[in-house]
Amino acid sequence: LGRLNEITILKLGGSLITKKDRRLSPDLGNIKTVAKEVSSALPHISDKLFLIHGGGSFGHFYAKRFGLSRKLGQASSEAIARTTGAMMELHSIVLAELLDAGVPCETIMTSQFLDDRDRLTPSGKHYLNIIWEKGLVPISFGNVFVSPKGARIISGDAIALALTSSLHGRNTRVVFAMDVEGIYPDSSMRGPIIDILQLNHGVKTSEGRFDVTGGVGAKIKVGTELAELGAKVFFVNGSKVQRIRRILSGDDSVKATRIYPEKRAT
Ligand code: IP8
Repeated sequence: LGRLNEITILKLGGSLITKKDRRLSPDLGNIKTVAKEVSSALPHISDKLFLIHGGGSFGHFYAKRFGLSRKLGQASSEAIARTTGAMMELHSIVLAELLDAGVPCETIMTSQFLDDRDRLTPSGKHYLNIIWEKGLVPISFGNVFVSPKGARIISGDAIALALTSSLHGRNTRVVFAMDVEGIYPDSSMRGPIIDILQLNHGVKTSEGRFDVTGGVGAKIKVGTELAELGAKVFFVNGSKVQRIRRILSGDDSVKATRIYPEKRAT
């Protein structure tokens, strides 16, 4: 019965589902692979599943062009509309592939379930439960958050954090699907990946141990925050067949970088 409360969050990174160096270009091959993986895992998932995707060369292209960032700032109506529009475009491509693969997704926009401090709203929680009860798989994506004071980017990672902290962190598995094997110990991105990133020894001593600039640092940070909330966190290559499927099905032995919460009874 306890497992009924369990939640698995799968974030499809922008680098996995888009060609990052070519503006507005999806990586259809990877999207199709992921869709098949999720579909084949579905019968084995007893958890509630929540899908998220990032912006890659869609959202980030316009965010960069118009200077939108994670910090609330002034933004023109064009900036907001174009960035959201690009995300909707990418989303419809991802959604179509998931639906074709047999994953009954229901889109939920960030504005439908998060408040201005990136927390799950009561109505959002209620709506999510209805989606799950109906046997649907909620899917959301990084987007623009618009408020009277301006606009900011809300990343897919922030959505994962909001869900984990508002729902049952202890029973959450968060899977980051990327286009690389996992997290590497240094910026050469060669050799073996880190297998288990120790919660207390990772980020705090990271200056010496890890390359914490840019993407890798941000990933370690969000992964650590999630594990501190009680979630089991995985960073896995989503372009390789079987990996997402196995992790979603509860197999923890897949090649991936993991961050485990402390004192989790397994
Ligand atoms: O790729 C950002 O989501 P992320 C979405 O998860 C936008 O950081 C609008 C750039």
